[in-house]
Amino acid sequence: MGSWEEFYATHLPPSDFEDNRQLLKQFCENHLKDQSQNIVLITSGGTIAPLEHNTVRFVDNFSAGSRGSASAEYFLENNYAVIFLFRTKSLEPFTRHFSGQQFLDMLEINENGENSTISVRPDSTDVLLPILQKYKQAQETNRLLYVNFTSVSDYLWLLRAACECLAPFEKRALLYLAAAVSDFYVPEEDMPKHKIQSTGAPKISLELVPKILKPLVSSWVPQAFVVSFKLETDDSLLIAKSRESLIKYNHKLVIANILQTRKHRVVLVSPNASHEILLTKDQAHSGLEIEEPIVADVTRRHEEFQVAGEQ
Ligand code: 9Z3
Repeated sequence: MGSWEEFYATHLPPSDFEDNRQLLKQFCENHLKDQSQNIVLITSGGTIAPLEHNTVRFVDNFSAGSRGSASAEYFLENNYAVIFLFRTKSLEPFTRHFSGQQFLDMLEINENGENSTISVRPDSTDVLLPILQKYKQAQETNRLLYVNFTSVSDYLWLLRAACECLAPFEKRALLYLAAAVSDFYVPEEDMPKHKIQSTGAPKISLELVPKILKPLVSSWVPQAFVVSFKLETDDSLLIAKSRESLIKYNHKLVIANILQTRKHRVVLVSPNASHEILLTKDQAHSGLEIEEPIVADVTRRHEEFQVAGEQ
């Protein structure tokens, strides 16, 4: 595995990087002045590892962005300013509630020739109204910034840029790294320029993506409250792997989950304890999302961390 320094030295930033960096800078500067304003960077969705420079094919993963997009709404409810760093076309806060044709089904046409109008069906207003109100409130108070990525390289460039803007918040910054970032990729120098031809079975060799949590925790945002996520498919590895990660990177919390049960069970692993959040069937049926108690727990820990620092 190459070092993270080598990664940035050999991979160009995405073409819209400067624009996004300015947006991040502006958003953070606006909120930095208010000493009581906490801020969270949420990463969400999966990254792709392209196989060609002119990318036709790529390696992807399962992540839909449910965790990140739902959590963003709960952080806003907890009065955080939210940077939502997400995979293009993955789920986004607020719009996540209406997938596919569901949104169109909520509307009706009031036919009047050229003066026809559209309105929300009366039976859909109850659903749409509270979501729209929360969305508008986030927009009006300028507390939600969307920045998107596609490849693992885009993600790493944007993550570092976001950290540079978050560092001045010191303990008020929370990083909630829920994106499913590729562990393996084809380095740019090993990638063919054009589409791989199907004249023979290609031999594709993947390298390890550098572990970015290391510089992030120790140098980029050394005072922030950093929360990472650990995904496994084998339950017997989950807690040991999470502890290993805490020891290696020295951050505050790992939220551990298993692929198949991630929507109703997580374990919050800290250096000296672990705490399970488990939704009952009734809670899940009544519409409670696990991100609500996760965010409540994480914000409480972040609060305690800030207060402890003042003593
Ligand atoms: C997670 O574990 C997230 O909870 C999920 C959410 C990706 C499972 P969805 O987007 O899923 O709601 O469909 N994220 C982190 C996964 C990860 O790759 N973590 C790395 C690891 O486990 C460390 S940062 O090694």
